Amino acid sequence: MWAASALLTLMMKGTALNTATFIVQGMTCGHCVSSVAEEVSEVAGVSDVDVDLATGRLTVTSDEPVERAAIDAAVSEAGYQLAH
Ligand SMILES: [Cu+2]
Repeated sequence: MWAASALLTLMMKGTALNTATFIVQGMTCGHCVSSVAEEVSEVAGVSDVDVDLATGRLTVTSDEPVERAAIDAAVSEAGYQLAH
């Protein structure tokens, strides 16, 4: 019983990472992927970024939940757009 509550406490302390996925439009090659990954990784709180060229899926891992607007701005900065 104590093990379960200890785990819950650990999770509630915020040590668990947040993951959010988005779809990026307009990427056509590895350079596009690098540009998006670089810009998004500079967003405050983001600890890991994964971009899949084939599907356009952008997976963002962060310590704190990150605003969609911040990701949107970073993707735009790279020259692409988030799908709605
Ligand atoms: Cu490209």
